[in-house]
Amino acid sequence: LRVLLAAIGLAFSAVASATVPPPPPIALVSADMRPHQSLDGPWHWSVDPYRDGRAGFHGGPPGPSSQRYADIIQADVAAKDPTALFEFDMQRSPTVELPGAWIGHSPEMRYYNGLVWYQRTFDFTPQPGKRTFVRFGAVDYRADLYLNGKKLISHFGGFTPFAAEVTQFVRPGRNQITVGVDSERNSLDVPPVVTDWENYGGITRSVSLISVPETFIDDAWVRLTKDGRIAASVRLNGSQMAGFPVRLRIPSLGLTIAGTTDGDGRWTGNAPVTRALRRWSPESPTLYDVRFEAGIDVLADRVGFRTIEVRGEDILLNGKPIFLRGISMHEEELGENPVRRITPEAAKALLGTIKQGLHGNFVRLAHYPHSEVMTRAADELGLLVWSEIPVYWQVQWDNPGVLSSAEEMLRENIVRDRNRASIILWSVGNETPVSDARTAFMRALVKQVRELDDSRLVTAALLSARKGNVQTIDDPLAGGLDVMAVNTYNGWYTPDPLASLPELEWRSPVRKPLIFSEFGADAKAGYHDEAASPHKFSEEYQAEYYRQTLAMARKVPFLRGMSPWILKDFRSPRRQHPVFQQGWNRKGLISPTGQRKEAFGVLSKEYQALEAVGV
Ligand code: GCB
Repeated sequence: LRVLLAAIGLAFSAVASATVPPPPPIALVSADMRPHQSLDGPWHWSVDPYRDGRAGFHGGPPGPSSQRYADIIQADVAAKDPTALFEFDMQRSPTVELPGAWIGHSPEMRYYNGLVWYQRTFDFTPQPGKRTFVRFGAVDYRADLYLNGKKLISHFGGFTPFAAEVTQFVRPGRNQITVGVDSERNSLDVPPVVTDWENYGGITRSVSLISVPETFIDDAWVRLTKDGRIAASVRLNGSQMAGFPVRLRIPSLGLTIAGTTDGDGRWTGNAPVTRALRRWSPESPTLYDVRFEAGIDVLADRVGFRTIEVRGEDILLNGKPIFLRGISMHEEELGENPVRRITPEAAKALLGTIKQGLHGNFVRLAHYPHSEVMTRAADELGLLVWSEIPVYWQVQWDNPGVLSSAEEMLRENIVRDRNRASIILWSVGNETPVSDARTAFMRALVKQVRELDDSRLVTAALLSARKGNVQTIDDPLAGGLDVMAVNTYNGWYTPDPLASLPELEWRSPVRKPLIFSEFGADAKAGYHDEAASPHKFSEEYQAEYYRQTLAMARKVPFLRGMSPWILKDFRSPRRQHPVFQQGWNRKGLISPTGQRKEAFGVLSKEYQALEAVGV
């Protein structure tokens, strides 16, 4: 049905675009920096495995005899109709602290996949002349949002923000907000149903109410261009779009770029870089306070300035060749029972381990856009970032509705994070087996990245083909990327003796920089095997796997970085070996609680040596 609707939508927008293009969805860029009323904290929750609250309990149209969870305020209904029957009662359901996935709500929720209702009240004081939005950092996977019984929007996709205007529906005093969160995905969704990570259904990122002037800055972007200018762009939302004065100010650089908007509320401007500008880099992650101003709306942000380019087989950061000393990471905090609650402290604990512990300068945020808390922490700590959308393994490549979903996520991700200097690579997918339909799909995503952001590089984690000892990157997508990346697991998923790995020779018909975006082996922290040929799952096997794979990597002439799999053991329902896995993928260099395995030291030593020679 969704695909049909998407197709109708596409047909309609094609007709509409001949006249007036539809307005872009609300972006509320850098919303986390705007003054807001937090709706984090206790929310009531109630499971709804048969989805009665959406469809109605007893059939028929909505009304006292067929209650939906969300479209009523029970007290109002009961006051009017004392005989009203409720088969649920949100206001008397238990509460949990949000954000956080429902896996942590109660032991029964461990394997729950389906619909859960959330509800809370809040007090609101309207400010004259202001518009108000409710914004969710992320809801996994589908969210149906209601305010005071009024359905506002549905959003699909578990990893990007969305907002809805509530100006007309929010009341002075007490309000009730309800969200139906459905974690079940089907074959038309992105990511597909089967992945190798925990689903973490629920409201996993912050919820806030944001009030802005009638005409406000919805999207704003500032960056350093390759020809050494500061370029800014702004898009307004409001009734007065044309001829609106806007400006960007960076007070500590004494820089102001000003102009007026066009008929669509858009403005772009640029100015040469002043000598005082200190460029952002992992060694010196300088951030500037910037202010976008449009009438009475002021949007503050903290932004770093750097350039990233490819020249031949080199990646240049601020004009200088760089080697990416990285590691991959899921969005999962340390601890035995993570609930995907990424606080600034949780983000800094993980990223700090990469920076200080591993001597890294790079993190691959796999396999979906991570919390904005994470990308802000990367900006502050000085870690280069690979950001990715969950086009993972197999999606329905020939379905235009699926492509639209992927494009929507990519747009939401790029618009949210375009001001983060740390992000240098947008990845359009992971391990997608080659076919004509898949390559056309992926090329459409690459094209979209280039339209939205000309200040970063495009990549994708590819597969390679092996013949004897020669491993070739023979993917037709490679030519359209800036940086090639491959995942390789010889010696773990193949029977190759570890000592033979350095004999593998890597070749590419395309002359571009290469990143090993994954390699790895499982080890249960604390399981040791001192035998001359240690067994898989031991710390010794994993450490030796790293030594030999690093020896292989050193011999690849066009390798410019790596992000082995993975920093921390992560929950994965498909990993059920009773002795070694217990529901966790154990390829982490640290255990769920942060205990370092032997291989951590092997990679750290390698990166320390690279750091010492200045790459
Ligand atoms: C991969 C996938 C990653 C898995 C990993 C593994 O190639 O990209 O999501 O978790 O292998 O452990 O098998």
